[in-house]
Amino acid sequence: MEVSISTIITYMLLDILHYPDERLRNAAKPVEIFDDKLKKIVEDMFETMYNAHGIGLAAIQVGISLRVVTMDLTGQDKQQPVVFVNPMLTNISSEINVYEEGCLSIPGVNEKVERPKTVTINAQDINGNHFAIDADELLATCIQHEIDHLDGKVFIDRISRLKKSRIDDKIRKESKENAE
Ligand code: GNR
Ligand code: NI
Repeated sequence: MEVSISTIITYMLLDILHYPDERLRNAAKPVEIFDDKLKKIVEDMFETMYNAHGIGLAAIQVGISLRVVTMDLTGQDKQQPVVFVNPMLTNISSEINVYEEGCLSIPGVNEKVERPKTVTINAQDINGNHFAIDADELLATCIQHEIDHLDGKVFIDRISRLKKSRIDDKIRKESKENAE
């Protein structure tokens, strides 16, 4: 097998922060400079996202306070990587959809979340060019989940207080057990 040097150099997995890490509560800063440093961050985020079998990743989840989201809704086979820089939602539908969500920052937790069914995403690509796309189904859910991260929110903030407090109790108990 041939392995090129560039493959070795660019391969870099980042650590994913886990809830209730306070760094997940910070709002991320808009990207203003579209340079090689940003491209490297995006590459490392894709490596990290694919490695963790996630369909989306917000930079804040790897401790980088920038409004950058990587996404690939296809699964692992034929990759379709998409980057959203400084994503914003317009045309948010009043119709609601329910999807069972999970999060790489809250492993082992899956809960149904209600969100607007369709949204228009306004964002920039890796070079800073603006684009807009209409989203429904999993794309609409996933981009809302990721923009929440950029605003310091996680999906269990959007479920009932009772369910959330049960999850908080479970996570507290597990981290206590792991510390022993
Ligand atoms: O991998 C992920 N799957 C997922 C499933 C349903 C709704 C949202 C998501 S995003 C999640 C990866 C993640 O934590 N992104 O922030
Ligand atoms: Ni998440």
